[in-house]
Amino acid sequence: MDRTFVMVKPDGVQRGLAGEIISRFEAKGLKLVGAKLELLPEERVVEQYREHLEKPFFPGLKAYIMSGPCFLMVWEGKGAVAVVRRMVGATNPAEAAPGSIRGDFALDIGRNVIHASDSPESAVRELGIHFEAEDLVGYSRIDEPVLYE
Ligand code: IDP
Repeated sequence: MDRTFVMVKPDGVQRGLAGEIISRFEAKGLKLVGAKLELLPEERVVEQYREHLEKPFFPGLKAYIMSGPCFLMVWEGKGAVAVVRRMVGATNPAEAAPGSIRGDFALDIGRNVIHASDSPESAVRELGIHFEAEDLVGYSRIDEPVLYE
């Protein structure tokens, strides 16, 4: 099964959206295998967003991500990385489809509520930045026999 890294950003936590976001992934059938609320240290924010280090928006992005607690999660399921990206929606909430999390709950690209890994390779890398193997819990959901063919 695939695993993906998801993070409710500080605006999402402050706006009380963590529960709604968890509910959407749970209802989809994905399985929560790790979670924690955390103020991210600078070195992990830099590592997380290393591809954007030279972008003009990086200082603002770093300040935003460090402005309050983030809710970090690992979700597991068939095709989890791509499924979650579709549920999260386009980076710019103004262009994100209605029904997606960013489409329903955000307006500004600089305050887009949630992060999700964009490829299986990113998921492995990002999981490794934020979670130890022993932080993740393997178990069966009781509905798995009816969720999957
Ligand atoms: P993603 O979060 O949809 O994967 P990326 O292009 O990887 O999108 O950008 C990472 C994050 O950087 C975005 O979610 C957003 O918070 C921020 N970001 C990207 N582009 C801009 C911008 O033009 N202005 C402000 N923030 C931006």
